[in-house]
Amino acid sequence: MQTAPASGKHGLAAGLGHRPERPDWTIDQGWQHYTPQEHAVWAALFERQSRLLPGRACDEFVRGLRDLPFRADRIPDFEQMSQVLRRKTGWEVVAVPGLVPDEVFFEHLAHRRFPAGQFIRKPHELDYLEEPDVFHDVFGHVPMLMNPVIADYIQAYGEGGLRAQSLGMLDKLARVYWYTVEFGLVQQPNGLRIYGAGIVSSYTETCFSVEDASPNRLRFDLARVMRTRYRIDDFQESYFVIPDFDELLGLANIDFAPLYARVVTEPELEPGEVLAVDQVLTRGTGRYHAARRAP
Ligand code: HBI
Ligand code: FE
Repeated sequence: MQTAPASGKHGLAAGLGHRPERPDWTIDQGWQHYTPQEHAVWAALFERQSRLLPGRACDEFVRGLRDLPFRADRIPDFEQMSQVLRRKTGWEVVAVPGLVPDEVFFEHLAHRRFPAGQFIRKPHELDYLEEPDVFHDVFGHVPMLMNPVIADYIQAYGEGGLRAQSLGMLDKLARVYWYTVEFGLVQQPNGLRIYGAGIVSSYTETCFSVEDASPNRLRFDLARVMRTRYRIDDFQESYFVIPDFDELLGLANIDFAPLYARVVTEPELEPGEVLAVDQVLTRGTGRYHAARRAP
């Protein structure tokens, strides 16, 4: 099984889609052009996740979702959504055709613009798709952008991405994003909860991440995560848990350069590895992935 190629976290060389005419790769959402079938895909995904998430998604996600003008049966209009988002945390959502080049992506995040896929997956892709579509980006990411701490963290990630690129450390920083913003878990007083957009927008991984015995669940550690490869083609083998969101914001104030310098001298880690120094919340059985590796 391959792990993430350097090209991009979804396994595609960013920008595989046609290059749009604008240098920042934004396009018009064209909300009026969505078909009833496309709205129906949103409705199916929205209904499934809304049923599944109470007790599994973190309080901040549930609160953000509640405060956004989402309808269960319609793909949201980005401009309407951005009016609410701007007032809350200064963020807005801009439409893009799919994955955009790293530097374009970071530039948007650094200016509190979240690039969201304009397209929605097909009915036969309900449970897995290669590129982030409007459900992954808007349902998965935007509710967390309503939280001031996460909003600040993701802007800092954008600024850090531009720096990491100049240091040639993009793949290390991408892992931090992957194991937090995409697949992060947070320890709430009433139990383990999801905040990662990649999980919260996935029907199957929602339960796997917090209930299945197979994955490891390890206390988040920045240098450790920078060394850890991730899966782009299946569930994660390990999830990293933060005690609260202030932990993420703390990362925004760290100078990553000396950390990069140290991490590059240490061996990279496979997604399912557990180190003696890890703070292990759950030692997974690894059964799910073992069954898929068996010839
Ligand atoms: N483009 N639209 C979009 N969405 C992403 O999540 C994204 C991207 N381009 C690059 C990228 N993510 C990652 O390679 C960076 O996080 C490293
Ligand atoms: Fe995402």
